[in-house]
Order: sequence, then C-alpha cells, then structure tokens
Amino acid sequence: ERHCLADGAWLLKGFALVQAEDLLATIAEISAQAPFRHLLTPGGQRMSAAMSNCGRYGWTSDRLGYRYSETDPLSGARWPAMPESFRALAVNAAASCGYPDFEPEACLINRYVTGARMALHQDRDEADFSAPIVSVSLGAPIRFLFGGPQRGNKPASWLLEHGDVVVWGGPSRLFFHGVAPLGQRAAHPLTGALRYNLTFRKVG
Ligand code: MD5
Ligand code: FE
Repeated sequence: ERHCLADGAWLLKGFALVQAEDLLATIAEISAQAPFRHLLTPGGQRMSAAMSNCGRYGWTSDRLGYRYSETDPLSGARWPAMPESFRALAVNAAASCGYPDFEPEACLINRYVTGARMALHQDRDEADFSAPIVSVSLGAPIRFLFGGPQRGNKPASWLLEHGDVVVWGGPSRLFFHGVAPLGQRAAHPLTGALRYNLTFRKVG
C-alpha cells in the first residue's frame, strides 16, 4: 500500500521486503570496507546513530561542518560503489511515486541501537532540492517524526518497519524530520535490536 504523508511524500509499506535479507548482507559487505562510525557534529556532539556510505558521494560531519565527500575520511579511499540492487530499489521507489528521473548519487547508511535517535532537522546539504530523497528501513521498528517546513511545526509520528520505503519530494523535501529513540523492546529476527536506514540522495 501507498500512504501519503504530505504533499509529495509517500510511505510504501513493505516495498523492500522481498530483498531485505539481500540488502542486509550487502550492508555487511559495505561496512567491512567503510566501517560504521559515530560522527561528530559541528557542535562537538557524537551522533547516536552510527553511519557509513556507499556511492559516488558520502555524507559526513565533523567540527568543520556537514558535507558530502567523495572519499571516506577514515581511510582516504573512495566510498564503496553503490550496488546495482540499491540503485534499482531507489529508482523504482521514486518512479512509483511520480519521480521518474531520480538517479541516486549518495547512499547514507544509518545504524541505530537501543536508545539511538535523530533530532528534528532538515536535509539541506545537497545542491539540488528538486530531486526526491528515498529512505529504506530495515530491522527493528522506529517512530519517524515528520514535521513541516518550520522547526516549530508539531511533528506527526509514523511507524517505520522492516522493508518500508519512504519517498520525499516536492514541497516535503525540506520538511523537518527525525526519529524517536529506538525502543527498548524494538527488535527484528534478522537484526536483533538493531535498525538500519538507507537514505538515497542526489547531491547535485
Ligand atoms: C533515519 N534519517 O531513519 C532518518 C530518516 C537522515 C535521516 O533523516 O538525514 O539520515 S530517513 C528520512 C528522511 C530523509 C530525508 C528527508 C526526509 C526524511 N524528509 O524530508 O522528511 O535514519
Ligand atoms: Fe534527514
């Protein structure tokens, strides 16, 4: 089923379910090359979600700011290539929501343990806001918080479960969003108490 979350934003329940085990195995391969790490925010806080990347560009952060980099700061090497299975999933999800020309250049991989969260923020480190963003949830379920164009807008809460895909474009592309702390009892047979999120973006 396809749920509309806002103008231009869609939740595709179970869209990635058939390939979820393959996606998890591929995440393990990628993170053997580019290990998960807890990035430092420009304000000096360690993020509770651990991150890795694949694709031409990877999102990274340190005291100097948020940015995209063609290389992994830990190794100096290029990020692992985006697997064709990842690219195809993101392209198909975007196309099914009315974004036929989406070409992801970056795939951020977030890993959440119990209690990890992501505070309300906007994704604005990309040069081109006309392209949508595609996100894939794997493993333990989490509460996604979806606000509006201003930080003060009260966020709605949606449950994101294993295999769910969300596509954000148009007016919702710059909406504030985050995730609530991963619950104590949240788990999935394939990942235990872990949750993974793939976020596909055009950097521009
Ligand atoms: C996550 N990740 O579940 C969350 C949610 C991130 C991030 O927010 O920046 O890594 S994926 C949801 C998302 C991504 C981009 C835009 C919007 C939501 N949105 O416009 O609401 O790890
Ligand atoms: Fe975000």
